[in-house]
Amino acid sequence: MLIDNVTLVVKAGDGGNGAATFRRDATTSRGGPDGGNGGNGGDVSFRGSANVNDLRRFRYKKTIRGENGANGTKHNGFGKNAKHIVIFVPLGTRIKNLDTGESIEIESESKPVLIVRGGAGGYGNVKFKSATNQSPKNRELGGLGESKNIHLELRIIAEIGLIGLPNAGKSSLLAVLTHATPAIGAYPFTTLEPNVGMFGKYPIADIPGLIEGASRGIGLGIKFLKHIEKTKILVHCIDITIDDPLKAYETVRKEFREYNPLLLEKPEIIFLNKTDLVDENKIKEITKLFKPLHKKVCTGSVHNEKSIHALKHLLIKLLT
Ligand SMILES: Nc1nc2c(ncn2[C@@H]2O[C@H](COP(=O)(O)OP(=O)(O)O)[C@@H](O)[C@H]2O)c(=O)[nH]1
Ligand SMILES: [Mg+2]
Repeated sequence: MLIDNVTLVVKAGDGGNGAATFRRDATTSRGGPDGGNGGNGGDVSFRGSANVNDLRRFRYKKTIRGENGANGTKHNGFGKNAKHIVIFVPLGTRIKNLDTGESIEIESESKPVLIVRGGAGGYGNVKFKSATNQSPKNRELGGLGESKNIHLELRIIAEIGLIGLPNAGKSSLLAVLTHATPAIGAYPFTTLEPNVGMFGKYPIADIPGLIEGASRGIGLGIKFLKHIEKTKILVHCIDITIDDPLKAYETVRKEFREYNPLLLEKPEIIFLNKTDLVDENKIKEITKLFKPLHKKVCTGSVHNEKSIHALKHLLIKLLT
């Protein structure tokens, strides 16, 4: 299951409390103040990583909590500052502060983005000693760490999206292009959530079959179109054995047009699949039907290594 958006509470660590203690040893029954300061609470930052592809680590973990600073102790002991926490998220993660509506995007691996700041440690009573008050009992409590309600959303779920009507062969294609083992079957909705595999260093997603009316929220709905929005290049997979492959293509494109016409402009390869089931003439005839579209058209079969190799080659050319 692809987790591409989550809501979280992020809470930085609280500062440690200052101590209110007095020196006491064999010679002094009531010495001066010796309470140390509390340590600072830990910040929580997010940082992009190309090794993280989705938000699954947050699926059950809905609160991220920074470490608290340690309390100050006697003998002027300073509480330890807490370690800061850095959480790795996929590049292209949009972080929205649900309280203010502000959002930022994680675009690079190099710079962590501070989400919540830890509370400052409180002063111990040593700090409050003065000419007029030699034995202050007051000390400061640690400051509270910041807390924010945030929403994380992946803007890009994969570089490449495999799209097409149910049964076109998308899941089979994902399997031969990657080492993923998606569910394959002659059922329209074998795949309900996008399956993401790796094509070299590029994530590639098998996006569940579009059905007519998806743009109007019919059937399995608009979610698929949302996923397609989050890919850069499309491989439009079409079963060459069906009655009207061109109509199958148009059916999907019509949903794009109605949902978000920008989808129509994504770079696309049309892959006419299952050529192993038809003869040479049929392949020629169908390919001809797609000519007027002036698109990159590839024919082949998941059972034909040579054709898959050609498709891979075309993809690499588009990606680099
Ligand atoms: N003969 C043949 N069958 C294929 C090919 N590609 C997929 N299939 C079969 O077509 C059916 C649907 O494939 P699947 O990958 O689940 O399609 P999806 O719904 O688009 O994900 C399965 O029974 C596959 O085994 C192909 O190139 N040749
Ligand atoms: Mg499938």
